[in-house]
Amino acid sequence: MYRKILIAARGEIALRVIRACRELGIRAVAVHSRADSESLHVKLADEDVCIGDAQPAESYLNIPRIIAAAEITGADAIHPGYGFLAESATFAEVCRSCNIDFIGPSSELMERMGDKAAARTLMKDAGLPIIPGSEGAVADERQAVELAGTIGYPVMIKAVAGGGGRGIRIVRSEEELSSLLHAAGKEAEVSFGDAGLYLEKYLEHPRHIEVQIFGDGGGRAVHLWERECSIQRRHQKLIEESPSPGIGASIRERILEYAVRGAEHARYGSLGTVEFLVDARDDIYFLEMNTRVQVEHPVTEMVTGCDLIKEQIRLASTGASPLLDRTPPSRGHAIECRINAEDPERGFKPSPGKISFYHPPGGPGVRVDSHLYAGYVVPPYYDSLLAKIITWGETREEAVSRMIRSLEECVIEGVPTTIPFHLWILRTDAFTRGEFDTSFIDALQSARTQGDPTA
Ligand code: MV4
Repeated sequence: MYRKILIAARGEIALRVIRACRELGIRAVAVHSRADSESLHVKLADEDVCIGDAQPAESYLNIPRIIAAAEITGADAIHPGYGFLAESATFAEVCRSCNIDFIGPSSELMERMGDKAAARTLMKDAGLPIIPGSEGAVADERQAVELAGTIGYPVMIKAVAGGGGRGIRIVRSEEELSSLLHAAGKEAEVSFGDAGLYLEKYLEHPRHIEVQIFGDGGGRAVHLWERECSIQRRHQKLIEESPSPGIGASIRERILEYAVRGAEHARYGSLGTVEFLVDARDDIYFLEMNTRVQVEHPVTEMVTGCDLIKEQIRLASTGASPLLDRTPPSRGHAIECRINAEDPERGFKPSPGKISFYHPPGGPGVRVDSHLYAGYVVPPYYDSLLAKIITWGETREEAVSRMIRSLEECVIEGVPTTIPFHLWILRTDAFTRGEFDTSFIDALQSARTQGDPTA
């Protein structure tokens, strides 16, 4: 087993990885920017190294400084958490060239899945249903016009190097196509350094369901059930749950089977996620594969009773994990709410500042993953996630009522948070019934601004 792991992350996920290291008897090294000296991940680690200024490019995205910190401290491996370098094939490759294990899949696989058009092709070859669209990137405008005509409008333009909804455009008619292609290409070039674009048929009101997978890198993989992730705002997930309330047993079985088939075909070797869209006719389509640990992984931990991060580290270190033998049963229902330092009354404006008082919820079936403490100052340079509250219940109803109880119990003073917004969502009829898709938040917000008392 590894003796020492460097954690190239901050915030709650850095704490999450430190906790796994502790239980495995592995020493944990924290890295931090000058803005994060007082952060909890620094206080809880066995060792810590300051790697630069607050701007991510100077610290958490700075590959030479992170490698230097690993070499100075003698770390065997680096865990990237999520965000920052977690999906950088370049970083994984640099780790390998420096004889440091990158805890995640191979850099080749990350590169393949980072090209969203190549991932579509690979999953199509594995036999997964993909959304009708381009094979690879579109070559030029003429080809895009022809292809969009064949697919039928509306179509969606996506960046080959994108993912997670960044830089996407909906095109409703041929007249709009040219200008939207140019805008999307420019945006992709600026954001990702790659102007490559691909096209897909636009699905109007899909549900977003993802499957947690775990593979040995040799062509064997297991699923760890699905997560329903349709409750999003501007492509930021707000609430995730498992099992998905929107699908029956036969659709669930098919999604899970597709995910395993895709992971096995790709010879996936770590924890990962296969994302799907499910349309109103219950047709299933592969969307993308994520090669990192996801923010919402605790939902899966709550229904399976597994420690996914420990098993991910065990697999990377020893080449084996008991979790690969068979899928553990899923029991009960789990829900996660992401609490952000954002002001729902001011368009979700990020609201960093000093936490003057903090009282997390507790009691049966409640888990809180958070790096907060009273007196902590939330810096303005990074994402605004403050805490994840995850509740478990024997039934969805019990998990939801525990979540409402937990959100009411939670006190975070000093900065505005998204807690009131979560309570509002959880009390809607549609959420209670489990009848919602990816349009839910937009529809709810426009209903509220129009004064619909039932919204
Ligand atoms: C789509 C789509 C409809 N049709 N692709 C946005 C996030 C990114 N992962 C993919 N996204 C979408 N891709 C096709 N062909 C609708 C979305 C989408 C969405 C997806 C998941 C969750 C919320 C969403 C909100 C708006 C649009």
